[in-house]
Amino acid sequence: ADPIESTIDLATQEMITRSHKLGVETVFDRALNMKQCNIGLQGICCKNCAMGPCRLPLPKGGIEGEDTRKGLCGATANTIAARNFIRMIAGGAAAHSDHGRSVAEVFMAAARKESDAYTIKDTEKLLAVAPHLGVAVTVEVDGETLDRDIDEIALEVGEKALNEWGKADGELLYLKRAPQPLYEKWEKYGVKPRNIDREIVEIMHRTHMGVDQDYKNLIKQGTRACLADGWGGSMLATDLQDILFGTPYPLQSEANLGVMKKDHVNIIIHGHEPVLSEVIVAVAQSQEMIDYAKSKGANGIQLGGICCTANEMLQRHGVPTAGNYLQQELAIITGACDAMVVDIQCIFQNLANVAKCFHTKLITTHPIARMEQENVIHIEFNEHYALEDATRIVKMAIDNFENRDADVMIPQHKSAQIAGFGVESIKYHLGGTFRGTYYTLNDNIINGRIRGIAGVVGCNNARTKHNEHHITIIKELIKNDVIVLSTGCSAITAAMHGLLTPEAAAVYCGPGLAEICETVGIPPVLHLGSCVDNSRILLAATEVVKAGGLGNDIADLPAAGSAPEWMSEKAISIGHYFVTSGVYTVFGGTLPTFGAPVFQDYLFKEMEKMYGGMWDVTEDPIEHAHKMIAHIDKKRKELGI
Ligand code: BF8
Repeated sequence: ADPIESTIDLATQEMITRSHKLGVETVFDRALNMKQCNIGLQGICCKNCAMGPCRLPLPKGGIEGEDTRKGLCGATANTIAARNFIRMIAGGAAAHSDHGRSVAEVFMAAARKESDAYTIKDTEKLLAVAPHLGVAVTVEVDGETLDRDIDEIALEVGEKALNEWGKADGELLYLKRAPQPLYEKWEKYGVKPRNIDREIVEIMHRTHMGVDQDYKNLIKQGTRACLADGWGGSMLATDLQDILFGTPYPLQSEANLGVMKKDHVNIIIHGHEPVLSEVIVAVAQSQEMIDYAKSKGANGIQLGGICCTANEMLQRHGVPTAGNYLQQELAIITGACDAMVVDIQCIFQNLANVAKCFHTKLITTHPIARMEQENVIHIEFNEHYALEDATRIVKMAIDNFENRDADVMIPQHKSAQIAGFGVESIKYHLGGTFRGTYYTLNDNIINGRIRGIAGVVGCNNARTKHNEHHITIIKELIKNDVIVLSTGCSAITAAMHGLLTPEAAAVYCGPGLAEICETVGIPPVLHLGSCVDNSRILLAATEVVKAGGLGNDIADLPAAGSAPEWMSEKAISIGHYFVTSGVYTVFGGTLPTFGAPVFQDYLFKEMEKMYGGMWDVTEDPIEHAHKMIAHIDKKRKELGI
């Protein structure tokens, strides 16, 4: 792979060059050597039974007249693409929601006081969340209203939350947090999720051979499942994590591989569930471990995060971000990674092959995510013995420091970042002093200083030049006075390229947005956390609606969503819950719908008539940003502002 062709990031370029010198293969090489299957890419390969795979390529020159393509059973391109699409939603919703379930289980252990590592930390958030789960925070005694015992509330919140995954009847409790008109749309179209697990299971049933054969009915189930993710599993993950570990508030940190230190024990934590990383952070920062590291010849312990674990540790503790998705192998190639600790999701199996070439201990920690390679160490993390497990992991990293080769090369590139935003802190920064709402933000949208709001989120993809589309799109948006809310690897990318600093406003923003950022002292791109924290964007949008003056539903807002370099099934679930919550959402690269034009049209056009939001896709990042801006302008016009 040509380093300069593969990425716009200097640290990544240096590490790709080093990987070639050392003869270590990375994803950047594999992306060149392995071609994609065009039929799969277009969403029209059905492999749900053994009469297939049935491949239905688009005729060269497109379809003229009736589309007669069909699989052995007669399944049309629309049916096949819709089945594949909602199976991706099932995968994504399952990943987010199962993460949420794990957090809920740890939450229960904390509420029952069974764990020495976890406690209920943020009682203010607990009290704010409880009513949404139908848990009372006060009690009437002899005609007097008294505060309920916090431990009692926590227990009930944990029980009610866990119930959301498998309750026998009713609907998801958090749906009512949405603006009323949106809730009514979900009711009208019959897509209110019943419980989280059921909607995912039903996708697997409906897409089994010979079940649902109507693309509209299939996508309806996709909608149910993705709403169970965004307004269910993900939102519960975010809420319970905040209660357990603290709600993020703005803080300062750094991003990129340059955060690693040659003279420190470097522990890179990669994955998603903060249940693991929280305890490792606590242990690694303890004096005992720092002294132990010093006794082994290091000057201290440097933690760094990759992927969404990076975001979780950053948002709550300011732990610097070592890199995004495509940099995971590169962190090891520095030769300075003494341990890479992984849990779930977005973890390359090739990490084990890379780790073999260095002294790095690669440690898997989750029972559902193990690796077959022999050099991988498995230390199963258990909430009841979390402190012991974390201590063992940190010690192993420290003990490994002396095994380093002399040849260490840490790229000297990193950027300052202000992160740690959330629904609560945006209210603090952009709210009205008296009204305690998003009034100031709305005011500035109405007066035009801020043209609109964009959510730019999601992955990197080795089929796209690393970071290029994220940065081009975000810069184009802020240049046009659109404030950006970001999560996931997109937020990491923005941080690496210096966009998460208040100073970026003067350099990159249009005059209106620059003025706001300067006055309030915020970056033009607000880091809202990990991918489950896209639920924060849903709730921030709801707060904007509540603050008034911009319509009465999310679909009325001058707002748009974007995933410039998406790759995961989680991204499809997120995209679809944004769309069906009323957000016009543009994806970069391709969508697995190209091969089924009628189904694609349904997503791109018909969805808007139902939910106010719709899908779109483009390969050109400037066009991508301007599609979003055009939608924002359309909404401004409809609002008469
Ligand atoms: O959940 S943005 S590459 S790390 S999938 Fe994965 Fe994509 Fe990164 Fe977080 Ni989200």
